[in-house]
Amino acid sequence: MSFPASFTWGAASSAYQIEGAWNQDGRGPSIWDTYCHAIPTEGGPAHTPAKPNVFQGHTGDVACDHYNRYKEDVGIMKSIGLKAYRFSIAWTRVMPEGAGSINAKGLDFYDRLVNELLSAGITPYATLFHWDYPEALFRKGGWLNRDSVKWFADYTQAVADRLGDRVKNWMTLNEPQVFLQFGHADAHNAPGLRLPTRELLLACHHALMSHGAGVQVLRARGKGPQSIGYAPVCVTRYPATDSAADQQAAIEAMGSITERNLWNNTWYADAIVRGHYPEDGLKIFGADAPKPQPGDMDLISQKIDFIGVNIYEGTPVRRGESGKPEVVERHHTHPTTAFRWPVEAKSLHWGPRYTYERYKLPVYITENGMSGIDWVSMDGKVHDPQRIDFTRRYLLELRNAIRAGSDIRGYFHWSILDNFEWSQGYKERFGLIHVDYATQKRTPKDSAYWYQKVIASNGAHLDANPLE
Ligand code: IFM
Repeated sequence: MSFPASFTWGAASSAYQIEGAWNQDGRGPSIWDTYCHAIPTEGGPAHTPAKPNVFQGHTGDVACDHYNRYKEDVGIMKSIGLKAYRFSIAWTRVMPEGAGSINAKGLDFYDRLVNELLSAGITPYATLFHWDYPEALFRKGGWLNRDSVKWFADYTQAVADRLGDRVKNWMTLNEPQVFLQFGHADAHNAPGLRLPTRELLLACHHALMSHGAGVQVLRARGKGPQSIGYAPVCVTRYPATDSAADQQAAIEAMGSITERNLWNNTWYADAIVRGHYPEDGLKIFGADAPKPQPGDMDLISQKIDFIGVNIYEGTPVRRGESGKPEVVERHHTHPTTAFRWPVEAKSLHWGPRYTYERYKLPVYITENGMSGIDWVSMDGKVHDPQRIDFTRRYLLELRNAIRAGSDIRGYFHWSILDNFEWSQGYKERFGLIHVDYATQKRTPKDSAYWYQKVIASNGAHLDANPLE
């Protein structure tokens, strides 16, 4: 058995990372505009150079200028044979102040994009929130404000009313672990906060309620059946050996909360799918855990149709002598990507498999890929054999998860284009398509041509050695 006949082969992006046009056609500012534009101040000891929030002060102001070049980009997607494209909608294009008046020109853009995709035979998968929270709403408390649930519902309604006749596949939130933990607790991402645990968990509670409210609105306003999910990080642990004990240890590790932070799976997924926060999390967070009001958990646990998993790497674990799962240290020469993330193909077997087996919902790989040191060679091409090898290894492991019985519906490579990698700016290149940021010239990398063959053969090409 290989990939199911209806398997969805796609690639992904997000609004702030590719669109640019940050103040075009009435778009309002998001927290990422503010974060990138912040003037560096000298904070440390004397003579410490001022440090911008983002690598070398990069911003998403122009990014890949996809807002103005979307036709060219969809044309390239078509030439690769993509079946589906996952993109996100910029909340502040639709509602510049985050709430209240709707900016028709902003919605027009997504309308044009969706039509372009459909006429290219590419199915749109839209994400409502990929981190670019409206600055105006942040100033009203952002996710800490219980009104954020209504703000999100109203924004969703504006989007659903405009696109819900043609977009049938939706994700509410992208990687809540990252925008909450990194953005609101570790100050690595916008808005750069260091909230105490109690407030962090409250922000998370409101984000989860917003997810639920978004699901309700999409069901009510979309035309015809909608397939709705969300796209969290899948914090992946995989068994260090094939032993049943290590397999069980990996499953346990993925399904438990052992630290007082939001870097886990179950705080989100148990609430969404099972309707309650997990016991071990409640215990560890103690008095800091949110106190749901009547109806909150029902709202959070609206029925969804799939779970997305964003997986780049994983950690090997074994059953320790204490009986608990124990991390197995990697050798210091273990292969890494340009970003120095470990290459861990087994994560694409165990992450989706664990998710399916625990929640019994169809799974999509909503992101997977790697950053590489890619440039245009003297022959005018971009040779990225490591991305091909990486993706092939990971997809072969994904196939093993399918063979083990997991209901996995699709794979979205991150990313379609090189783009703005948040606090790393343009330093990391994740694209199947190389972008020369000085000229905006697009060059499909070797991996794009290879992926084209994988798609055309529904995965059979994975069995061919790409170096032969
Ligand atoms: O670029 C990001 C994306 O926005 C969210 N998931 C991880 C990617 C690579 O870091």
